[in-house]
Amino acid sequence: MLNRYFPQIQNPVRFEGNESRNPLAFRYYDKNQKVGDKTMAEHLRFSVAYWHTMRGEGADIFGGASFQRDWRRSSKPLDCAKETAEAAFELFQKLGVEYYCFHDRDIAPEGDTFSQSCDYLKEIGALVKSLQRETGVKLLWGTANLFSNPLFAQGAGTSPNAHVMAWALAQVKNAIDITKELGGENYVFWGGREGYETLLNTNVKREQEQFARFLRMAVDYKKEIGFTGQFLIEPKPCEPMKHQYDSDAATTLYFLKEHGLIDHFKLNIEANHATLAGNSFEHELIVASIAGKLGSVDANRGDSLLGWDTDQFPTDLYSVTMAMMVILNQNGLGTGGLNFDAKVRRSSIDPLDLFYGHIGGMDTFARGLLVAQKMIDDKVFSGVIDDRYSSYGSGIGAQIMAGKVTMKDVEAWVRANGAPTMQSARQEMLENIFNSYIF
Ligand code: XLS
Ligand code: CA
Ligand code: CA
Repeated sequence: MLNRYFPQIQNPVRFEGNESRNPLAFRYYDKNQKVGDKTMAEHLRFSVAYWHTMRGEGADIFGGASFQRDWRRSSKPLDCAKETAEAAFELFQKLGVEYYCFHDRDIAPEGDTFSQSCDYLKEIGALVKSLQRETGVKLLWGTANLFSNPLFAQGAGTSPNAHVMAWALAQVKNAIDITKELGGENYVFWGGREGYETLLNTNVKREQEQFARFLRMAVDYKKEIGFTGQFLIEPKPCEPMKHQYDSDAATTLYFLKEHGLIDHFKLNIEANHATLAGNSFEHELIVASIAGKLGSVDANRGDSLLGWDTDQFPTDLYSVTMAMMVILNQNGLGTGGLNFDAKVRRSSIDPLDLFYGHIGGMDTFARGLLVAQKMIDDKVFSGVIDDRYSSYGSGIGAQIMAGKVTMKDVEAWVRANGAPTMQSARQEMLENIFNSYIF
């Protein structure tokens, strides 16, 4: 086992049960425990985000790096990338997660030229591949960083400059190549700077057409090289741009339909992006799920008092349990997983904090899974929901929904049948029941 960067973690983090007070043990996540017909590991498919966990420095707009990170000491970018990869796989293994995710520029540095960047990616890609083999950790998804390079300041696929769009396409080609080479199960498109600030300089229709073209070329390339991973789009309403084209699940689904791309993509729903869009996490999940398009999840949370993408580790059992209900009701995430797109706070400077963050997130989802499965098994809400719509099962309700009556017929029926008898929706009672399963 790799054991250089996190010597305080002697063993893989163990499951010790609910009574344990060991902060470096799981109290709920027992990866082989069966829940319904799958193990916890099969349900949850946890993944670590390379960018926050391995590359994050704790910087914010008021100050630079604060974290202590032995693997980021070398001044030579390639050596630094290699040490980071070794530290990453040590962390994955010790945490007992089976997946990780990266942007091309997370694992390998940007070179002086486009070609040099591609060479670096290949070189570090080979190292990462051997580490995957050594540890058994797999790639949930890869993606391209189309937002850090100043070239992308005005967008990548939606840039007004065709040379920049070409650059972005070439970069995505290489990112798909490395994802395929590493056996990635999905590939993500997050519209980093695909959006706009002002109509005074922007042709929105044109930019959306460019974005559709950009995605279409990726779809064609996927087919050409026989990459079988799932393509995912990750909605986000703002930050970095004021208006992002993929602002939430419904907007993204409409965009994909409008441009004939719907069959080639699913959605990667991030909790903090949902709340930034003014939606709840579970709302975004259900919108994606009922369209058959919930492909994967970026598991994190925001802060209700801060209006930006704080990417905190998920610890809110209420919200996580709701999320797990949606996921279980669609029978899992398929090739997707729960990727902790989350970072420790600027003041959490010790590498050990990375373990506390992930352990908390994993335990919260494990507990959420148990509670959600129990509520589903007990049919706590499904009966209530079925009952709530039962008036559509027969009579006028069934006739309306089957298209068997006209507005005139309905008017005659209403005149003959008087006013409806109303029933309580029982929200408070149901919330109490929900709480009784959580506590
Ligand atoms: C940023 C996004 C990003 C995507 C991958 O807000 O969450 O990290 O998940 O590009
Ligand atoms: Ca994300
Ligand atoms: Ca985010």
